[in-house]
Amino acid sequence: MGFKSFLSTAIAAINTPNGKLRNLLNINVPIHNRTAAAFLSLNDSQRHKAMRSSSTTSSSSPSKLDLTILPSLTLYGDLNMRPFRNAWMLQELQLPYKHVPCKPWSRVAKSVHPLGKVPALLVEYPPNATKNVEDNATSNGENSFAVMESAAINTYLGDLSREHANSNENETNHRRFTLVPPPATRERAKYDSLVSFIMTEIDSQSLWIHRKHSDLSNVFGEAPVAVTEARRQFEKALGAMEAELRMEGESCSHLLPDGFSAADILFANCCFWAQQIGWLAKKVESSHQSSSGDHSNSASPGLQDEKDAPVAMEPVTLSPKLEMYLKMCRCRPAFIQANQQRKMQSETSAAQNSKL
Ligand SMILES: N[C@@H](CCC(=O)N[C@@H](CS)C(=O)NCC(=O)O)C(=O)O
Repeated sequence: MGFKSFLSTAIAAINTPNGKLRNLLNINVPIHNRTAAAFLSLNDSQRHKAMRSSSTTSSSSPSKLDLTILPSLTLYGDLNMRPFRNAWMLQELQLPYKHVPCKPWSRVAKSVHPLGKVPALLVEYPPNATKNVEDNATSNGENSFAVMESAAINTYLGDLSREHANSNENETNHRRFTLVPPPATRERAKYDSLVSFIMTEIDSQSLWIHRKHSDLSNVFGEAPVAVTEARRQFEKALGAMEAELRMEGESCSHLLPDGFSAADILFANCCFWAQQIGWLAKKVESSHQSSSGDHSNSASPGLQDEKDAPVAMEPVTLSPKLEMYLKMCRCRPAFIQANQQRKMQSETSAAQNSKL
């Protein structure tokens, strides 16, 4: 098949009204100006109809949002899983948000994510807050949209916070450092490199492979060879990330030169996940041992039941530098707040389950 004919076949697939591909590529969840609750009240067939009609009617021209307004933000997903990263970021930026706890593949998760995964972030602007750039007309159809992928959500939140502060004169000192460097800068290139590396080399290729083929093997099947390889991959990628940690004085380190960033949230969260599955040691094995680190936190993707899971290999040794870094992350007020929220969510769901 020639390139031109491949391209037209691909475009035809995307344009198919019922095409799954279109739904996957289109991150604008078709809720328009409905509230999330109203959207959830639709039955499956009504929701799919709405998704299709949104796909066919949404404008292809770019839209410009009124950045002086902060949209209403709703974070979907269980905070024992990847959504914790986003709750932590929201707390760091002091952005008001609603939280809808839900499990992957639940009806609620499927209403905001095409695969029913978590997290997803629903962003809702009031009517008339979106301008169509081409004709400068108000475009009400684009006032609500969903963002998926934990890393993309945090980058969006950092950008949103910066742009909002920049468009509000009286907020100049507030949220100036938004944990995500501005686009088209050397720092942003570094940030994007690190975030992609963490997501692909650590999250997807190592930790997630372990989770899929061990704890969730009843769904995804057993694959011991893949898990062993994933563990090796983790060790290599962790070494590369540790080399990126910059010391600031004796007690502080970050991934970016300007200080703590959303890349640290992602990396630290992956390290906590690795500690829970026994891939990364929880303490330094020497006289360097820290007595104050809180190792009881289980703020990582759905792993609170795996603390005692058998491990095939010895955990990777924790270096004093990495131990200090993780302790610094756990001591951040925003981490503590998000962790409290996670614990409250677990207590609430335990209480609800005990009533059933
Ligand atoms: N790359 C995605 C991964 C999302 C993901 O896989 N989340 C898990 C829970 S932490 C999930 O929903 N799993 C269900 C599935 O894989 O279908 C992200 O970072 O947001």
